[in-house]
Amino acid sequence: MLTSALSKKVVLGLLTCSFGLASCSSLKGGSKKIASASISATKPALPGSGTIVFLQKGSQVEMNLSIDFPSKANQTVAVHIHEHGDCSNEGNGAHGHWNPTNSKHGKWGGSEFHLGDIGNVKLDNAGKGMVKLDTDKWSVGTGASNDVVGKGIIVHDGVDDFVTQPTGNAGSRIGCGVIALALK
Ligand SMILES: [Cu+2]
Ligand SMILES: [Zn+2]
Repeated sequence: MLTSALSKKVVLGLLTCSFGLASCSSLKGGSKKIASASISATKPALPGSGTIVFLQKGSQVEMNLSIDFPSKANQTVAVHIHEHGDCSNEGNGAHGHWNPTNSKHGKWGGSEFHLGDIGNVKLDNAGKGMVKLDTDKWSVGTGASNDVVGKGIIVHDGVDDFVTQPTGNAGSRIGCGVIALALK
C-alpha cells in the first residue's frame, strides 16, 4: 500500500516536473493536492493526446496543459473544462462548459467567463502546445463547487471566439479526458 502510494507519487512527480521547476519544488511539501487527466483523441481521423495537471498550493491552483495534435499543426484550438467527466459519444458526454458561477461564456480574466473557459492554445509546427495558468478561482479535491475533480477536459477542432454563447463556437470535440484526483 505504502509502496504503491510512493511509486504513484514518483510517477506524478516526474510528470509534473516535466512542466517546470516551480512544480518540482512545490511537490516537496507533501500535503499538496494534485488532479490530472490524460487527454485522448475522440476521432480516429484526428489523432492526438495530452495531459493536464492541477496542483493546489495554498489558495492557488497551478494548471499545466500540454497537448499534441499533429493534424492541427500551426493552428489554434480551444480547450475548456466541461461539466461532466464523461468522454462518451466523441466527447459530447462531457456536456457544456463547466459553469458553477452561472456566468456567460467569455475569455478567461475578462468581465464574464465560465470557470471552464481555459481558452485558445496555439500549436507549433508539430501540433504541440502548452498553457500554464495560476488561479485562485479553482480548487482541487475540496468537493466545493469550484473543484475541478470529476470534470471533463475538451480539446476542440476550432478557435474560441469568446463571444458566441454558450460555446465560443469552437467546433467539434477532438480530444477528451476526465479530471481525477491523483494524490492527497
Ligand atoms: Cu469546450
Ligand atoms: Zn465557456
